[in-house]
Amino acid sequence: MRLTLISPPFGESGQRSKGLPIAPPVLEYLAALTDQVQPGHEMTLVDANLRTFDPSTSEADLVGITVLTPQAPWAYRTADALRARGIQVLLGGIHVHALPDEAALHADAILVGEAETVWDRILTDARSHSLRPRYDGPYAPLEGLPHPRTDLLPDSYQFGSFFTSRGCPHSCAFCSVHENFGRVVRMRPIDEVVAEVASSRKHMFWNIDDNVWGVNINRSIDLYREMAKQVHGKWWFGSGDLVTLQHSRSDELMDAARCAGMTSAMVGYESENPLVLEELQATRKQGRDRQDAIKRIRAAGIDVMLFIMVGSRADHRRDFESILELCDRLDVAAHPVMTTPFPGTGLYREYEPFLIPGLDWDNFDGNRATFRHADPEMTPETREDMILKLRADLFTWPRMLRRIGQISAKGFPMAHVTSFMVQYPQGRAFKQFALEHQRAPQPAPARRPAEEREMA
Ligand code: B12
Repeated sequence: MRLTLISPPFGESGQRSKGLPIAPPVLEYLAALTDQVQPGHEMTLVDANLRTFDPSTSEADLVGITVLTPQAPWAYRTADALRARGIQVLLGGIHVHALPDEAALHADAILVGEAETVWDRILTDARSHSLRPRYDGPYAPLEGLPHPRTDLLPDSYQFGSFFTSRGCPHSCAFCSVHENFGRVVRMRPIDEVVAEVASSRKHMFWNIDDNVWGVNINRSIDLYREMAKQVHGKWWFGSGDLVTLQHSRSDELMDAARCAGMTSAMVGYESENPLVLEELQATRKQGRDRQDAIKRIRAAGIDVMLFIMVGSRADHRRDFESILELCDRLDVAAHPVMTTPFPGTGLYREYEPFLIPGLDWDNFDGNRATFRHADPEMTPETREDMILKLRADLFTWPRMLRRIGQISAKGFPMAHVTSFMVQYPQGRAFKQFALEHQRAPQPAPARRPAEEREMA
């Protein structure tokens, strides 16, 4: 069977993310899973950020599309066009899990949940053109997973990816992970992770776990020590919480992580404002002294990037401004995103009454204001302008270089190199988005008429 697996572009045009340095992990993983459960299919992987996918020329028997919320409009349009030509379409991924009935309108079949336990069945049904409308994939055991196929997409991505676990013990209101994968975190066997990273032809990786060290610190130390023994000349970055850095074994953890090749930690700092942290239910993962935790990561020779949410209904102008001051004080970079209520999350349920009517899902991309604010001064335009300004101020050359200079020599040179490799494309992508945003017709057509109707 001819199988095409697609990751849609981010943003309707897809141009914006052309420079993404990482292949969509799910494509390489699903290709490997296909080989594992039913070898012999002819596979094509499409990262639609990288190349245009034209549904009118596809010759696939089955097209599988993975869908994050901002990708849904493109995915649905493409699925409709493929189905009009008689090509079977399967939709899967987080957005499908959150809104299965919506996705089902555009697919021959949807997969709600994980692929591992139902992929064999789906492929068999697709081969005989007898797909069921819906497949439910329960949480899969994580033993014996295949290694991603890195030979099917172009070789232009700087980073490979690997995961060692699924799920997250925290339950932040804005996050889809605990809703989608559960709060009981499943772990892959250490020897399997180590073998995968060691045998990969990639040298730099994103560890895409939701919490690389905060689930079980003892297991993380064991994993890192094993990696340090068996994996050489490979480096990686990943997300971790700050509360774990306040554990009695945290210095051991940091040293083990660095020796295992960790160069940079993305930490969910979320906000300087305690009220916002509370609203987002992100207080517990911070611990008592999170700024000290950040300094200790840096002192261990691992760079830090703060993940920040701005523009929630509890946020004010000051909360945007305080982020730049914080980053200058600590000499760390930050990745600010607009607080976005993704369907299926607690935040969505809370913010639903305030959503701006008429917005399609591509607006839910972490750049745009998608709901009305309690403070009339915090209009959607004001919030969008403020995030653009914050991002521009954060990624100036002097600031990027100063941050790199502040990483402890223990991490030299790879923590310094990775810091540049993460900061530079991020600053460039933000700049490019700001340019497009300025060029876009103002006011955005989808929002204003609806707002005006509302206010009338
Ligand atoms: C890697 C990653 C990225 C990468 C690559 C994503 C990609 N598809 O190319 C990048 C950096 C590009 C990215 C970007 C964003 N991401 Co992201 N990302 C992740 C991360 C960390 C891992 C996803 C992953 O690859 N997992 C590994 C693969 C193997 O697993 P999987 O995708 O879950 O797939 C499994 C099943 O879901 C299923 N499946 C999924 N799709 C399909 C399709 C088919 C056909 C089949 C059969 C099965 C199937 O099978 C797989 C095996 O079981 C997740 C966190 C997470 N834990 O999921 C967030 C996550 C997916 N991202 C998220 C978000 C919000 C974003 C952004 C919007 C960030 C933002 N600014 O706010 C942007 C989008 C940018 C934009 N401009 O629009 C949210 C999704 C929320 C939502 N409702 O869509 C997540 C869940 C994070 C979170 N904490 O909530 N992201």
